[in-house]
Amino acid sequence: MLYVMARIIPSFKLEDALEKAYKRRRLSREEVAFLLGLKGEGEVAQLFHVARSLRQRYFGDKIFLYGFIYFSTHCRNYCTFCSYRAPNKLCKRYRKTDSEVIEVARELAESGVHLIDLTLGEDPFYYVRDNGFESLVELAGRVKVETGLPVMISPGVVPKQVLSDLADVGVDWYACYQETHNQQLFRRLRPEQNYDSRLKEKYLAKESGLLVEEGILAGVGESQADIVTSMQAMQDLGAHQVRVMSFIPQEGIPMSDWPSPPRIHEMLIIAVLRLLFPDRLIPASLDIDGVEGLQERLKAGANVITSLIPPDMGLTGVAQASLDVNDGYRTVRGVLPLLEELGLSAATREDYIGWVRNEKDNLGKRDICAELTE
Ligand code: SAM
Ligand code: MD0
Ligand code: SF4
Repeated sequence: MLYVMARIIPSFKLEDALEKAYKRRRLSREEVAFLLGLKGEGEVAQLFHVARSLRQRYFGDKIFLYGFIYFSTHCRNYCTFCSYRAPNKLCKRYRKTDSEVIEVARELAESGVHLIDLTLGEDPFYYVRDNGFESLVELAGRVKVETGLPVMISPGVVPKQVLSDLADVGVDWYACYQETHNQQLFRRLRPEQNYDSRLKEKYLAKESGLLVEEGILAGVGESQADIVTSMQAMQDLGAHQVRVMSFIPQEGIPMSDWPSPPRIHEMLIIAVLRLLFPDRLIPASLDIDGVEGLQERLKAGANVITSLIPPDMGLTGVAQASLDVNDGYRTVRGVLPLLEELGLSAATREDYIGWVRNEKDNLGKRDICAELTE
């Protein structure tokens, strides 16, 4: 395949970078930036092709499916890009009860998802009382027992002890996105939050025995060099799942007039992430363009469908609160035909549980091979 590629790709640089990635050799910062800047249709297609070949090598045609429960949309923070920032009166605020969360988690598990992602704002409910996080830890543990599935938690920055308590009750994953690793831009996106604490939290989560997900927010004023720096930071962290989301403007926020970026940027980032993290998990989130945007993300090399939300339960997404939710498209049944059309299929529960178990066994031991150079 590479011989054929060498003959049809005009640019020596592209051929060289793709071949290096395919052989899991290091790409330089310059090469990564070059790939992120590809514009020609043919060149982009070649990049996506190699990204898919790498996904095939490590995951075959199997795609993982994540159920999403955004169970409290209350938040103490002021993120300028997020609908759920504390002062916004135009978003849907709710806090689901434990029994509602368990009911939704069971329903998601029955529908065939491989993981339950419990997500919330930095809800003052947990921060203002002593031992406030006890009930959160207990709920996460119950979701694990009731569903028998791996559990991810996305609570924002929580005390260190809470991370190890979550690991103790069987939570598998901690997700927390830095959005950018440019500290100046971080301060604009997450005012009054501490860059170092948010980053350190992910290292602490790993030390506590949790797998971690790191993420980039695209189209918020970052440069291409910032994206490369984020990829480097993801490698330094040894993230198990790496994501990018395109910014979606929201009503009532400081960035409400900021445009959503052209999707090609997100697709290029997904593909380059696959080159740099060939055996890691990379989401195709339904929370950006709904089911309509699923196939292009899978074609760029993603291998997890995230933000599957059961209809008619009063639950929302984050970037797209309601898109495709109540008409039932953001469900396992809704996405399976789209997978099939691409020659892909849903992994089994055992496949996913095996992957998670193996990574947890390897926590702390793992070497990332295809690192960027300085
Ligand atoms: N409150 C927790 C936190 O901030 O870590 C958990 C919520 S987290 C899953 C919300 C993530 O969704 C953000 O980190 C950001 O990457 C993404 N997001 C939020 N608002 C968005 C928007 N308007 N457009 C695109 N992505 C957005
Ligand atoms: C998603 N709406 O996967 C979810 C969310 C939180 N861990 C994930 C951003 O798109
Ligand atoms: Fe709160 Fe998270 Fe939204 Fe920031 S991104 S306002 S922390 S819910």
